[in-house]
Amino acid sequence: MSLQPIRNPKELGPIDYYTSGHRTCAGCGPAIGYRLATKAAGPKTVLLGPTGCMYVANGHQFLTSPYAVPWFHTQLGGGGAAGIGTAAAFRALTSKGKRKREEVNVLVYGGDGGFADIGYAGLSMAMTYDYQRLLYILYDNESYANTGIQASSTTPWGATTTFTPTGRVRRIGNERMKKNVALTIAAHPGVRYVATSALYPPMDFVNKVRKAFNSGGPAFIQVLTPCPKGWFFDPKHTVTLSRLAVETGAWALWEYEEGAFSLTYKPPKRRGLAEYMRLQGRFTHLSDEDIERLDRMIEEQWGLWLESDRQKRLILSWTPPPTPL
Ligand SMILES: Cc1ncc(C[n+]2csc(CCOP(=O)(O)OP(=O)(O)O)c2C)c(N)n1
Ligand code: SF4
Repeated sequence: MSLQPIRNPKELGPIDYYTSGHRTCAGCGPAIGYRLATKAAGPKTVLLGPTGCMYVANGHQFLTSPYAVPWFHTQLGGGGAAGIGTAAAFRALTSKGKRKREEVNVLVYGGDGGFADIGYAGLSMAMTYDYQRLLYILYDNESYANTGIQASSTTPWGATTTFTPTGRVRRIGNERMKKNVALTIAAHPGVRYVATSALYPPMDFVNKVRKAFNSGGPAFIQVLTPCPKGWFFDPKHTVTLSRLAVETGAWALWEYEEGAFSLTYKPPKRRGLAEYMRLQGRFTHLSDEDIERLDRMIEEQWGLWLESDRQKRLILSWTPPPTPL
């Protein structure tokens, strides 16, 4: 049964499949993302989770669990293989007649540590198989939050983390540019559906999850999910920050369907990056000039995003990291 697009949130119904019983921080972006993704996927879903906040804060306490559908934990680097194994098991049991023929969604929800770094090889391998209704979602909180906010390869330039502290020797904090994992996954020939998303607008994420399951092949979504603990902001701003990431152009929303690229949101007038960055404590050491230079880089990148959207194919650029002033 295909998952129909949702136009009105009420169509999703009142039931949550990721619900109370977890211990994530107030305002946790990845937890809000989990709730949306599982609501979009519906009851015929099996969840898998590599180690990270979405395992530790959700899964191991006695007699409580937020999962209202089957869920199991995988080792931090094992999400890719575990997803394939689960989809393979459903296929084998069905073809042997041991399970009735019905569509079951396999949703692997892993962090950037789990999918951008240590588990990337397994994720990449999964994109070369033809299992259907298998979706990998990278919840990108731009750090290894669970073990104390270390830098990952998706941590943005300039952010303070415990591995990239700002100080007299290194004024900037993280000096690497953020890796665009979704773009690299789009380079896999067999992939049917790749998208980026955010917690705002929520229906964009919900419908991309449904589209991904319908796509008939391996699928991947990278969703930006602010983390109040690691980004240092008041928990009430989680959705505001998701919105600002999108409206400042810092985070582009796009999808890649069987080779065709399109933006799913174009800011009518891009907001200044300072609005997004000044709400977060991890960037307080950056000067106005640092932020203005990043803003100019985003402006240039947007030229390419818009051209890619116009031509329906990806046009890539190489962006050198800004040298600290
Ligand atoms: C092989 C291995 N190395 C290190 C760890 C310790 N560890 C557990 S969770 C975690 C952080 C995972 O980060 P991410 O995937 O970004 O998820 P988040 O914590 O941000 O939710 C680390 C390093 C581990 N479990 N296994
Ligand atoms: S540290 Fe961040 S990702 Fe982890 S539970 Fe708290 S808010 Fe969520």
